[in-house]
Amino acid sequence: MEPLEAGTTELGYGFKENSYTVAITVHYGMMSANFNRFNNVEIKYVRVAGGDGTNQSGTATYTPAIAGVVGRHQLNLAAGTWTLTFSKKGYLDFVITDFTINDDGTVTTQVDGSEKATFIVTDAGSGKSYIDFGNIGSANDNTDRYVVAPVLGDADYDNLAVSLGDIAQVSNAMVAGAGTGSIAHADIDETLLANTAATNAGLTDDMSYVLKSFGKGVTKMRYDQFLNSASYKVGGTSSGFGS
Ligand SMILES: [Ca+2]
Ligand SMILES: [Ca+2]
Repeated sequence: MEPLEAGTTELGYGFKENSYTVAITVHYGMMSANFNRFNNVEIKYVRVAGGDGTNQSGTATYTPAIAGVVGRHQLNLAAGTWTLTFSKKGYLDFVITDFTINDDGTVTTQVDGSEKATFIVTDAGSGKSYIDFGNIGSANDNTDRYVVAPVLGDADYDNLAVSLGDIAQVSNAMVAGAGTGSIAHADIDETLLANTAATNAGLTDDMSYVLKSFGKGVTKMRYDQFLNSASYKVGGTSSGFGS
């Protein structure tokens, strides 16, 4: 029998952090419920602190499958502090920083950590629990709900500002002989059916959104500011959407 030789044995370890499902309500301005060719929305998520020290980031893409102009999107996020960026063609980016999920699934509602709250609700149908982002009421309804509401008017799709380039984008699509692609691009509220986009008759509304939002830039705020902004509150006594 051969003597045993010294060697090295590699042991594999896997650590997996708990993650929480976060349901987020996004309001898409004037997007019509009548047509079904909506551009995707992207939600970028970057963990800037907390957890096991592992950087986590990613992008979730959704096509709003909605009634009306509200989308409900879900992310799976581990404990930690996150920056979330909501992007959609035709809209300026909407950025929320300092969204902190604690190890116990509560979320921090004051940036200094002095206040935490349980926004966990259980879906009656599936029985699954999730964090209801922006719902500071106890009920799973639109009472005291804060919604992400990106500004509509970014016709050149830079996501950063509404400026002269956005006016030019729609203007060029409004002139006689404009191409189908140009017209569809300028239809930022997505009210033209794809097969009728060769007409520019429907672009007056889009120009009005550009002019209304002219001069605006990216919306960026901390999560605690978001939860205290009447502009983004629905239900209760307020119904503003910030744009
Ligand atoms: Ca722009
Ligand atoms: Ca339109």
